[in-house]
Order: sequence, then structure tokens, then C-alpha cells
Amino acid sequence: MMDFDKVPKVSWFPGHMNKALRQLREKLSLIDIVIEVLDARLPLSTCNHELGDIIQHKARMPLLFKADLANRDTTAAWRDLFKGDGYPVIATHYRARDIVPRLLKQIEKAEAQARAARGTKYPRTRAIRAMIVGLPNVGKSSLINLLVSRNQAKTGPRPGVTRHQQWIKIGEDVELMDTPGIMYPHIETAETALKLGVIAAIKPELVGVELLAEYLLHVFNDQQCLDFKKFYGLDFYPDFVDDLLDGIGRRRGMLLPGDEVDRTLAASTFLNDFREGNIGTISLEMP
Ligand SMILES: Nc1nc2c(ncn2[C@@H]2O[C@H](COP(=O)(O)OP(=O)(O)OP(=O)(O)O)[C@@H](O)[C@H]2O)c(=O)[nH]1
Ligand SMILES: [Mg+2]
Repeated sequence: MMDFDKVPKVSWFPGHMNKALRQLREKLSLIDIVIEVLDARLPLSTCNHELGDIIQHKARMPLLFKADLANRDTTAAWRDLFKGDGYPVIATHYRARDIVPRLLKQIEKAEAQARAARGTKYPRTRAIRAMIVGLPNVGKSSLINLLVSRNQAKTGPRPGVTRHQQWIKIGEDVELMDTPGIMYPHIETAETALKLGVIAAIKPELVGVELLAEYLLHVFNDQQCLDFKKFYGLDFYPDFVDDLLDGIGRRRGMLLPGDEVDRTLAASTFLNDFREGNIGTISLEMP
């Protein structure tokens, strides 16, 4: 069992977070729907619990992204949970073929739902304006690139609104703000910091790559997800992070003078292989 007491307390600069929230509030006055990109492996910890208060009656659509890296059944359970709470949710990833039409359909549905909930009687007279928000590294830019590459037509800056805001037409009836809103997490426990570090939503160095590798090994062992043994050509299942890093380091020749394994490099390799989906698809949070 991992000892969470050794995880350093990750501190945040409130000014940083407040600025992001302030900018978000300003931009929100221009939009009709917020697409909140969540990491499918970590939907709860990548979700912003203040967002509901900020966007109020506007439509909100959770997008369980990077679903190719998560456990299929767990993602389905998360999707059902969000659905049960009344959210129009989609689970997908950047290589999914049908992503653009699915997203457009869901945006229109969500916006109609939100309008009905507000009791709006009049029909819409302009395109639906959408904005993508999410924590660092969850895939916001990849998603925007996907949407843009299908439809390069950028509409110019809108006079009288925000001067530098670009809107991208992504469907007959939907426009997307070209810059995503960056959110910051609330890190309440050491385990949350570890989870966010593992998916690189916070700088891994803030927690420490060796600690992150230890946590990831703990999760792999816990979930009996042991593909990494074969991937690294290990002839044993490591219970302890020391054995894992030693195994990876020796197999890959990550040695320092004196025949010592470069543990930081071995830990980073393990984490990168996880982030790229090379050592199994697992979820870090269960509904
Ligand atoms: N496997 C997988 N990788 C993805 C997916 N989407 C994005 N990535 C990768 O995740 C990393 C981060 O993606 P970005 O699109 O840059 O994420 P972002 O939210 O814009 O990140 P910041 O700009 O740093 O906040 C990149 O290496 C992407 O290639 C996905 O659906 N599946
Ligand atoms: Mg980005």
C-alpha cells in the first residue's frame, strides 16, 4: 500500500486561478454552450466544481476525452452517471472518426434542452456559440484542431463583441471560440495530486516523477493490469517501485556512472508509456 504522507503538498497560486476564472466569466457572456473536456480516466478530478455556478443556465456538455486510454466499461459507467444527472455527455478520443458530426448533434441537442429549461419561447436567430474548457493537457487543442481541420472557414472577429475573439464555423449552425478556457484543479488530497500528475494535468515535477511512478504501479497492481511486464521484458512482477525502476532501467540501459539505474529517467519512461497508452488502458477513478 502506498504511503500518501510522503506526497508533497502541492500549492497553487490563487492569483493564477482567479485570473483564469475571471477570463472565463468574461468570455462566457459571449457563448451559449460550454464543452468541458474531461480526461476519461479521471472524470471527477478533471471536472471543475465551480463551473456550474459560473455558467448558470447555459448549456454544459461534459466530454469524456482520451477514452482510447481508459477502461471501456468504466467509461461507459461514467457516461451513464453523467447522463443520469441530465448532462448530454459524449465519450470519445482524438482518432474517433465520427467525432465531428456526433459533437455537432449533441451541441444542438444540449442547447435546445437548456433553452427549454430556461422557458425561452422564441426560436434561435443566430448560430450556437460554443467554447471548449478544461484542465491542462486534457486534449483541448487536439479537439479544436480536429474541428477546425474539417472546416477551415474562420469567421472574422465580430465587431462590437470582443475584438480579438475568433469564431470558427464548425457546422451549419454552430460556431466555436478558437481559444479554449484553461481551468485549474482543486487539489484536496495527496491522491488527487498523484492522479493529476500521472495524467500530466499538473506538472509532474510538482509531485515528483518517482512518486508518480510508485502510484501508477500501485494502481496497475491493484487493478491486475500487468501488461507492462511484457512491454518492458521483465521476468517478474514488481510489487515495489524500486524493483520496477531497476527492471526498466537495466533492460533499457538507463545507467548512471557506477552502474546505478537512472531512476528519474526510468520513472519518466514508465509515465510516458502510460500516457501514450503503451502499457494498458486503465481508469484512475471509478464512478
Ligand atoms: N491517446 C490520446 N491522446 C490524446 C488525445 N487527445 C490528445 N491527446 C494527446 O494528449 C496531449 C495533450 O493534448 P493537447 O490537445 O495539447 O491538450 P490541451 O488540453 O490543449 O493541453 P494544454 O494546452 O497544455 O492545456 C498531446 O500529446 C496529445 O497528442 C486522445 O483522445 N487520445
Ligand atoms: Mg492546448
